[in-house]
Amino acid sequence: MKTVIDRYIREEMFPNIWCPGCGNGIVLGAIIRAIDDLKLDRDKTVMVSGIGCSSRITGYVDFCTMNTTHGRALPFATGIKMANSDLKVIVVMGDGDCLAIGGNHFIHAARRNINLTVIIINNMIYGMTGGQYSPLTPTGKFGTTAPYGNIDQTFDLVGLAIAAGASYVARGTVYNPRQSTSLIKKALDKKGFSVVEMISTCPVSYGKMNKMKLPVDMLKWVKDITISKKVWEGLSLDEKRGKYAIGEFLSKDRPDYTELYEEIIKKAQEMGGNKQ
Ligand SMILES: Cc1ncc(C[n+]2csc(CCOP(=O)(O)OP(=O)(O)O)c2C)c(N)n1
Ligand code: SF4
Ligand SMILES: [Mg+2]
Repeated sequence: MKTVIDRYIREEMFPNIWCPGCGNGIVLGAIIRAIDDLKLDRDKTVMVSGIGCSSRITGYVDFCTMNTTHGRALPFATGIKMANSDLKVIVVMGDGDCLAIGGNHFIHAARRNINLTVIIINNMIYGMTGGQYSPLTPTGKFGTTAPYGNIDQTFDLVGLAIAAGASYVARGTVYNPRQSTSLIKKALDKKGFSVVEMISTCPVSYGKMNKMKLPVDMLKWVKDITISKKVWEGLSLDEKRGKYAIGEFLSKDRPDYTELYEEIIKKAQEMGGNKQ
């Protein structure tokens, strides 16, 4: 019997490239379940990704897909949405993809509030290239480029997305796939720039550098470092250190860029090209 997942994948692309125990498959499952629950029209659903292990996701799903260049998934997705605002455009990026090379695109897409859903698979490392630290690698943790511990302060992706102007912001984890499906559903349903950070596991590039060689060790770690938003709010600063709140952080209504753009085109047509 075919499962929900089977109905949406490109079987001919399997086996996938992901290492055993990688969290990417769990995120893929959560996205597909959310799309299936919402009964999105597959021919009007577009998935765009950059480059990285996480970005391989677009190769495995049977939607209209685009695997673009490292850090640039959002400009491609913006172009697609501006050309045809009827399409449901979903962007999947890695933490390095989204916040290192692609950081500028991310804050400006949020500022404009373009009607896209962005899912960032945060495994806290450059997985594909062998474990260099990223802007989301926790301070003090190890990477191949931080053999004595990372001294950088990390971005709070949730805080950044809210400050930059997103309409919907949530954080889930691969340890909580059901909750994550529900957060992704809400993000897909929201008009404007919606963001779901998915804390994920990379036992190979992150785990091996940080004393978590087994996939299950990494999953337990994700469980230990994450706390529901409700409990989080009652914690002291000391108790919050090194931990991540999960749940929904923002859902607000604000004009979406594609609508504003359509209005401006109409205005220009009505004025016959004569500016005020
Ligand atoms: C312009 C450019 N710079 C660098 C690279 C090399 N590169 C490929 S994937 C990657 C990082 C991937 O990390 P992340 O985005 O976190 O995705 P993950 O593999 O962890 O899912 C880098 C630096 C590239 N492909 N293109
Ligand atoms: S290197 Fe890490 S992120 Fe990439 S496929 Fe392997 S476990 Fe997953
Ligand atoms: Mg990564």
